Amino acid sequence: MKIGISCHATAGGSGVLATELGIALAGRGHQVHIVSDEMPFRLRSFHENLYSHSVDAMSYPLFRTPPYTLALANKIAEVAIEHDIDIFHAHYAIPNAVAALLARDMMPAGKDFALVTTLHGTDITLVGSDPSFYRITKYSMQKSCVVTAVSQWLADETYQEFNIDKPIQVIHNFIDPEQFNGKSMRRCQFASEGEKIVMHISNFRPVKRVTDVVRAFKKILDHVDAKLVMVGEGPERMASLRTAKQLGIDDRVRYIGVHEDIEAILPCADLVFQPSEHESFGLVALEAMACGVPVLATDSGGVREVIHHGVHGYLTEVGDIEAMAACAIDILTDPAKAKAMGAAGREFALANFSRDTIVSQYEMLYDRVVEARNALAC
Ligand code: GMT
Repeated sequence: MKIGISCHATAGGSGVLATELGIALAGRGHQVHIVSDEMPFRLRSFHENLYSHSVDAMSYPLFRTPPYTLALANKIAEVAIEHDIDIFHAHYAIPNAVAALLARDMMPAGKDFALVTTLHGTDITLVGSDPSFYRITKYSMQKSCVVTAVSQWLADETYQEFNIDKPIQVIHNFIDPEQFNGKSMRRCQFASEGEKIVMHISNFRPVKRVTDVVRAFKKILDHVDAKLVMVGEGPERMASLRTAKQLGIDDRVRYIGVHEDIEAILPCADLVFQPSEHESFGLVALEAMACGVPVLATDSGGVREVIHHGVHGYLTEVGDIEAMAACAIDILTDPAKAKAMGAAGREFALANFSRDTIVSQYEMLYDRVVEARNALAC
């Protein structure tokens, strides 16, 4: 099959998932074309059957900002015509699904493609539900052949918020068990002998609540000799740094920036700590589990479909710093429990969210869409 994929190239779960899906589909013999603003994060090397197309939006003094969505639609149409795309898979409704719809309308007769849209989370919960994007987000879902969501929670939120009658198929995030195998190639230089490592990985946006990480870590330090390793970059980085300085623990916190080879860094952690306001799925938590690392996260959103409280780690209320610190201390001071939780997490991740299982679900969906195109009226 010839499959187009559009996604956000910046470090973030939707772009990672879309890129890994593209790589996996190409590995199965499909011809895959990724269209994005630049080469996506995690598309690190050459892959047979996989092509990357970047969108250039011309700037012109009349525009306050170059109209990226139009340039994206133009590029999708260009790629679809040139390569005879059967299925176009838009990851994140805004602007990817909208641009793909526009491109589909531009296709010459007999050349148009079927559009699959995957909702990842904030495209519904924050961006799509904002009045400035509400109607166009709803329109993009209604006009797609099929809509998928990365958790049942996100599908339910979407039904509730947008009142759409289209069925939303749940297809969870996935990991490659070979890649996330818990074996670090890199020496874990983040802490001295005897110190525990607490790790947070995100794009440091407000929804990730990175200052909660630092505030809880301060309490953890009262009981455990540890270092906090912050992986990623984003708007809240300075706020978390300021909090660490104010609490007098900045010498215990290391910011190591954005890294593509997260599978080599994760196994260094004794605990991965993700106290988000909500996560529609929590790809980082899944990656940590696959590496055998216990996870501390918040009891909100689709994370409940990934982490079982007390089994693979702990889930606490959003913002409950005391509870977070207590759970972290419980894991960090009980190596046998930490080991058991890590092992249970890897087993659960492999049994439910392995690449081969989930990619097959997408493949079956594409087959169904291509076959039932007329019935789906899309
Ligand atoms: O984090 C976001 O705001 C958007 C998105 C992204 O591009 O990083 O992340 C979402 O998609 C991931 C992949 O499906 C999910 O694992 C994340 O839980 C989800 N983030 C949120 O819901 C906050």
